[in-house]
This record gives sequence, structure tokens and C-alpha cells, in this order.
Amino acid sequence: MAEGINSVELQEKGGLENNGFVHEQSEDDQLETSKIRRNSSQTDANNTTSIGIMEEPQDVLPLKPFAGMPKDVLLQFSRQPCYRITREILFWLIIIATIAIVGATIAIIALSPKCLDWWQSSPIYQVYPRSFKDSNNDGAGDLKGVQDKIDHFLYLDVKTIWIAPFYKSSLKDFNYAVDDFMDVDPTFGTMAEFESMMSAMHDKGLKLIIDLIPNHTSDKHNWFQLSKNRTGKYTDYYIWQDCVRAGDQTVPPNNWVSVYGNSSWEYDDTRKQCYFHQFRKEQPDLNLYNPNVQGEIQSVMKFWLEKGVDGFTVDAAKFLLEAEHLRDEPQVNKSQSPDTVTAYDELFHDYTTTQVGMHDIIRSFRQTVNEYSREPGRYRFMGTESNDLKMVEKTMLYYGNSFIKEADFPLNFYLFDLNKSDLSGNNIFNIVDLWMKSMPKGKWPHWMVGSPGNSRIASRVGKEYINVVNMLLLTLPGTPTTYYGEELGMEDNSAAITLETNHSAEYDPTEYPEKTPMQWDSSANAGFSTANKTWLPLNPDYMAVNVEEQKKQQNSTLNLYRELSRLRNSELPLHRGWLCYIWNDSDVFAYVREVDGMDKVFLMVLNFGKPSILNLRQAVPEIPTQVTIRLSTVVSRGGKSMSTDRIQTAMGEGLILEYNTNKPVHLKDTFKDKCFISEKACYSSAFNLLYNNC
Ligand SMILES: [Ca+2]
Ligand SMILES: [Ca+2]
Repeated sequence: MAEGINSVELQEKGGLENNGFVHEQSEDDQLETSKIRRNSSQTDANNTTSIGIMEEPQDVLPLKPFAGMPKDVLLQFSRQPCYRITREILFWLIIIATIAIVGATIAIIALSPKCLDWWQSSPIYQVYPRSFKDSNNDGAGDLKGVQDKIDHFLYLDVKTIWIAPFYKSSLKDFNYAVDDFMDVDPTFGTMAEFESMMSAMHDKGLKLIIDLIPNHTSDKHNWFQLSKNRTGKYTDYYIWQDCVRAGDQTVPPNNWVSVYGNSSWEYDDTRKQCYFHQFRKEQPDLNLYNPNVQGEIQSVMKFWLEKGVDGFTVDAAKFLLEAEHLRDEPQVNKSQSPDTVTAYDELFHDYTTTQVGMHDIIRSFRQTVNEYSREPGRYRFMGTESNDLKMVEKTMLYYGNSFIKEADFPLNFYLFDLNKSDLSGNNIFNIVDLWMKSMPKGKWPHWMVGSPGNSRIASRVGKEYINVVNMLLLTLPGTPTTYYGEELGMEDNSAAITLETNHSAEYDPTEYPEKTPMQWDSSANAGFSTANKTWLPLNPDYMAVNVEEQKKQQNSTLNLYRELSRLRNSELPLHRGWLCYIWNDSDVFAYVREVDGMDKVFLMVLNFGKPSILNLRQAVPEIPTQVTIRLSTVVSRGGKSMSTDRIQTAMGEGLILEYNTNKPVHLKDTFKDKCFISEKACYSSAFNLLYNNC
């Protein structure tokens, strides 16, 4: 009924029913339309599609579709082959174009080099907080002190700070024996001060890494106290075994020896059993076979990740599990009387290190870290600490495999072995090559020369080599790590060993010399503290070797470090290019850093021995005759030109030479086994594109 009324109204208006559109019709139009309607009704009756239009009488002008044409008429047009085929072609073109765009997008993403993450793009600076800066004048460094010195990190152009343990510990010297993993030791301040320090770092664009110590606690930890008393779930939180007690003597369950010597089993009078400790007896090992213990460690990780820390180094990873069968470990010297085996290196540690299941635990740590990495720009880092000495293949396992990632990198301790007696170009080459050739393809290397447990590098190799060692550290591929003070060339202070204090036997004074206070300026206590007495004596050389003084000297170790750090951060070949070995002999180690798609090459010539003159042009004809000295440990040589058939270096001198070439050595067959690249470089060969900002 309503339709009828509408039609009448439309007719009165002289219009046509047209899906709501009204088309003013001329007389001619009305004639055409009535013909079309006639044809259309005939077509419908014949159940054909478009023949009606096609069979239009010759005396009628052909009609084309136009906007406003009635729907049923338009449908007649659209069924004509010429329109239908065109429509289908366009439809498939759109589908193909969409697939091509999606495919190209995926290809570009897949083939583009990944941007370097923060843990790759900056050196890591390791702070020993007790010795960095004292803010409350008690003679010991603290977290507020670290916060007060943030400008120092900015001066060095380092963006990642790794703070050695600051957790609550009753053993004041080494905070690797922790009473509470979720609290700050009062020596270092409060949790509020930790949070303040971390947010100040984040405000300046710095990242903060802390230690995770999953292997053991201190014997003062609440878990150990509860375990000693066999309280509920804590009963099996540690590794307890029956042992025979005769008077003051204990007969341990087996021959296992602790890292610090003597039996790794200690009798506990409360529980009347022995507990196992890989390290000191004040550091009982946790039973990581126990899922509850693993859950506790996960909780510790989440506690700090939720606070906002940017990552962990997992300490003592290889010690996490011990064989449950408790069999004696084999002696290195089979003829040695078993009763006399007391030193750690007298046994092969087949049952107390790198046990089956240990990597599963590391992977579970990685999963937790990953859970907190999902926000854009909030990647959380995980490194592992495990010194496997000559068994480098064991160290490499911490990278994980192609399917399951573990650490971003295992810490590389191999440069710790350097000392005066074996410092040479060949030896440095061997240490570098050991890591590079053992590392799974495409992974990211790590380098460090000092730590809180090792004599300082300047003391080990001689201070005349400190600059060239820093040059090596900051020009190798991967992440370099600098222990505090090594940017100044600080040396051990052996006086710290014989220090007269009220220290107890828990302490290890042999590790004091490399922990003396940071040398900030030439004022009293080197600007470290205004207390009458600092926790360790300052190295007397602080009057000359200090931050303030070295800032003033253009050729200081500090300013060279800063230049190296800046150069590494700004030059693509240095922070992510190929590494190719060019030369090594008893004095010199030389290598280039190249990037595909870029002509610029850096050639490092580092002298670790006696004065040397090299003809590198003869050895490697691809190197141009003339190169420019970009940076030298002898500042005055910077910017000068040098002939590659006579590269002269003094003892301990390092040169960073720069040249342009379209014949990079990494493309040469002869260099096939001498070159390495980490992850994807910045060049996409598929698109012939060099990404400068990756
Ligand atoms: Ca203090
Ligand atoms: Ca253990």
C-alpha cells in the first residue's frame, strides 16, 4: 500500500522510483526508460540476463549506465560480459596487489637488520658500590653515592650500569652471601634510595643491571634458619645429607671440595646433618631441584623487574645443580692419597658443575625476563656468569640454541688470564679468536678485563698497556664491560691486604687490592669520602690518577676512554661491523672492522709488546697505501696520515686507522676463516640499503 502511494507521488513529481534518488526526466528519457522497462520485463520472462539490452532495436541510441539509474536496470548492465569481466579482473588485481603488499612488508621486516638493543649499543660500566662514592661519610660507598656520580657515566658516554651486589648481608665484605635478596644492606642505604638512584638513572637514559645469586644464600638467611629446624616446606630448601660426626671431626658424605678448598660439607649442630656449600661455609647451596626453591628465585626476579631494573647477570650459573647420586669426583692425580685432596683443582668437577637440568633452570629465568620485555623499549637483559676456563664450549651453551634462547651473552672472562708474563699480540689474538670461533653463529660477544674478584688490568699487564687494552676492549665486536676505575688506569693497592681492621675470617683480603675507593680528585680521600677513615685505604697514586685531573689532560687514560666510547657509539663499522684478523705477531695484533654497503673501514693496530714497524700493505694488498690516524693512544698522532707499508707503533701504543675502499677484506676468499659478523649487519643486500641508525 505504501509502495503504491510512493509511486503515485513520484509520478506526480515526474520522477522515477530509484532507491530514494529522484531523477528529473525529460520526455525523451521517459521514452527511453519505458523501452528499457519493456525489454527488461521481456528478459525476465525469458529468464536471460543481458540479452534484452544487447538486442536493443537499432533505432534506439545505446544507453550507458549512469548514477541514479534504477537498481534493477543497473543490474542488467552489470551482468553484461564486458562489465562482469572487467569487474572480475579488477577484483583479482586488488587481491594480488594486497598479497604483494603484505608479502613485501613481511620481506622488508625479515630482511632488515635488527636495531641494536641497549645492552649491545653501549659499554657496560661495573660499579662496586662499597668503593664508588660515600654519601654519608661513614667511609663506605653507597647507592646515594652512585646516584651523585651519574654525571661520570654520562661523561664516559656509557649507558648501562651494572651494580655489584648490595643486598642485605651480615658478611659485610662480600655481598654475595645474602641474608635477604629483597632488601638493601644498610651499608648501601635503603630501598627508597635504591629506587631514587634507579629512577635518576632512567631519567638520564641509563639502564641498570643487577646480580641474581640463585645458587646460595648466607647462613643467616631466614630460609636457612627454617631449614635447619626442619620447618615445613623449608626442610628441603638446602642440600642436607647425613654425615658421621666423631668428636669435633666430621666424615663428609663424599670427597667433594669447595671452591675455596677443603670439604664442601659442613656439619650443622641443630639439624645434626651436613649441608653442602660450593663456596664458603657461610654460603649454603640452595636445593634447586626443589620446585619451591626455584619459585622463590623467580619471585626474587619478579620483585626487581617490577621495581624496574633492566636486567640481571646470573651468578655462579654452572654451580646451580649437583649430582644427586653423590658419587666421589675423580681425582686429577690418580696416585694422590684421597685423604690429602683438599684443593678445588685437585678434582674433576664432573658431579658438581654443569649438571643435567641446569640449563632448564637458566631457560626458566629467561622466560621470566621475557615476560617483562614485552613492552616496547623495555627489553630486559640476562647475562650469565660461569667461568668454565678451558672448556669454552660449555660457556657457549649459555647462549642457548636456535630454538631456545638463554643468556643474551655469557660473560667473557678469558681476558682475565692476561698478565705481564704472557702479554703479546699473539696471545691477545688467541684469546679473541677462541671466543669468536667458538661462539654460535650470529650471536653477540662480550669482553671484560676486570672485576671485583680479579687483580686490576693495569697491575696485571703493566700500566703502560692500559690504554691499548681499553682500545682493544672498545673496538672488538660485542659489548665491552669496564670495571670502575679502569677508565683511569687505577692499579691494585696491595696495602689493602695487610690492612689492620676488625675484619673476621669471613673476609677475603686477597680481593681487597682491586676494590680500593674510586679516585675522584686530589682532595682528602680522593673525593670518595670525608670520613676520617675509608673502608679500604686509597691507592696513594690518587693525587695524579683521578677523574678531575685526567679530565684536564687531553692525553689522559680517561679522555682516551671517552673518545673510544664515543667513536664506538658513532661509527657503524665499530659497533656492528665485520671483524677480520689482519695480522698478529709477538708484539702486534691488527684487525679491521667493516660494514657491507659502506666504504669506510677501521683498521686497529695494537701493540702489546715491543716497538714495532709493520708493512701491512705487503701482507694485505687490499689495504690502501695511505690511511688516516683516527685515534691513537698518543693523542698528538691523531688526524695525521700514515703509510701502510710502514706502520710504526711504540710499546703499548694503539692506533685506529681509517680508510675508504670498495674492496673490503671480508669479501675475499683468503679471509673466509678470518672474519666474523654478529647478528645481521646494517646492510640489506636484497634492497641494497645501508641502515645508518640501526
Ligand atoms: Ca656510606
Ligand atoms: Ca648449587
